[in-house]
Amino acid sequence: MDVRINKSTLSLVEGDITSEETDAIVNAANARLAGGAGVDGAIHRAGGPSIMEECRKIGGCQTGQAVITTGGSLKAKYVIHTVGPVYQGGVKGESHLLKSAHLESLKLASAKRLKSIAFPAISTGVYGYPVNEAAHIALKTAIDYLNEHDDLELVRFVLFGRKTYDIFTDELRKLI
Ligand code: AR6
Repeated sequence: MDVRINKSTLSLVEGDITSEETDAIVNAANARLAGGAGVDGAIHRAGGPSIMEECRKIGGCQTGQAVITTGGSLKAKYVIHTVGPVYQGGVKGESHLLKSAHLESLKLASAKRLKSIAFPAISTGVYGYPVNEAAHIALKTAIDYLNEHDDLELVRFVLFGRKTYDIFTDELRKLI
């Protein structure tokens, strides 16, 4: 599903983010940038060891913040590593932190003059965020950003599996 937001395209696809050809893909990392399971493991496997070498030099990333490395052997030129919150019932500032993770990633893409960026469904796997709530926050943050900035041509969400894709689609329909 593709929609036009201001001068940009907001796109939802089902798939594996490691094959994306956007300028940057976003990694759902942990605060130590130590690698792990889920999309983090898949990105490091597909991108090769240079990404982890750069992560080690950076040292870490606080929850809600974002850092950038090159994309190693991925098609994407860069990986933006952000850290979403662990879901703890929704009463520990998780929504603010999840919004911040998306916003800081978008700002970093703009600062690097990138034109396209692809996000996974941050925090919805190991970190346990309910997908519908996470989808609402992720999409609203992207829509608000694109309404205020003209530089990014494409913001894509690459959803792993039909169920997550369908939930993101439902949330997007409610927001536009
Ligand atoms: N492409 C796109 N999405 C994917 C892929 C893929 N190749 N693989 C998994 N997903 P998760 P989190 C989806 O657990 O919840 C790691 O250990 C997955 O189905 O990857 O933010 C890190 O090191 C889910 O919808 O990230 C951290 O410690 C979404 O990506 C922790 O997990 C996010 O699931 C971060 O947990």
